Amino acid sequence: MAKVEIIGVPQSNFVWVVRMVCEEKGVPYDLTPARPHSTEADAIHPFGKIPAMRHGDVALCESKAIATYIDRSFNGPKVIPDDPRGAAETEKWISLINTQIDPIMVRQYLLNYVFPKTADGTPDRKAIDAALPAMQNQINVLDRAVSTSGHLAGNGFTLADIDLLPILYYLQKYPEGEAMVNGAKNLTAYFAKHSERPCYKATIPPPIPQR
Ligand SMILES: N[C@@H](CCC(=O)N[C@@H](CS)C(=O)NCC(=O)O)C(=O)O
Repeated sequence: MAKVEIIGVPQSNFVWVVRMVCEEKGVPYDLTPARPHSTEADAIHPFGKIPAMRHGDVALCESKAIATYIDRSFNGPKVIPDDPRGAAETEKWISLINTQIDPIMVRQYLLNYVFPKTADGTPDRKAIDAALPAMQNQINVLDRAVSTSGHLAGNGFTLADIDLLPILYYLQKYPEGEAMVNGAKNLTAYFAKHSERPCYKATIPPPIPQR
């Protein structure tokens, strides 16, 4: 069987997600470190985003689609449960992370530290500060969500948890994010536990190169 190729720089939270899925399931893969809007990304993603994936004659983009394909194509623990309720709970959190949490925590908060659009290249305080109330609200929501089972969906480790871990990792690199995670005791315990998982440890990305 052809080997999976994951296309995208390892620092991207969404590239990290699909790599964790491969590791969790024991699927061998090659990483082609391509940036957004590179030839490799543009060839597969209609808007040039990463990750993309090739496997034999299958070319895919979007982390949820790639993760689903890998989950269904290979043996190993299911990251999207088979039962309808478990699958729907997982889907719910993936959707919440991708449509609500990533836009605030990654695009608005983190990226204004990492790749600020300010004239002097310093972090964009206005944009960062504007993200904080929504971010605190989302941290509170997540803290409550993991308080019962220590997972986002049901009682097991799923793609929903895989989606969240890279975001929690990066949040703790910056002062407000670190304070918010530290102030959420269930989320802190959740991160401490799941960041010990081999699939997470094997995929921690190198530092983000400056543009
Ligand atoms: N919905 C996509 C989002 C992918 C995404 O936003 N990737 C970022 C890197 S983390 C990217 O390529 N950004 C470039 C851009 O938005 O133009 C997925 O789940 O894969």
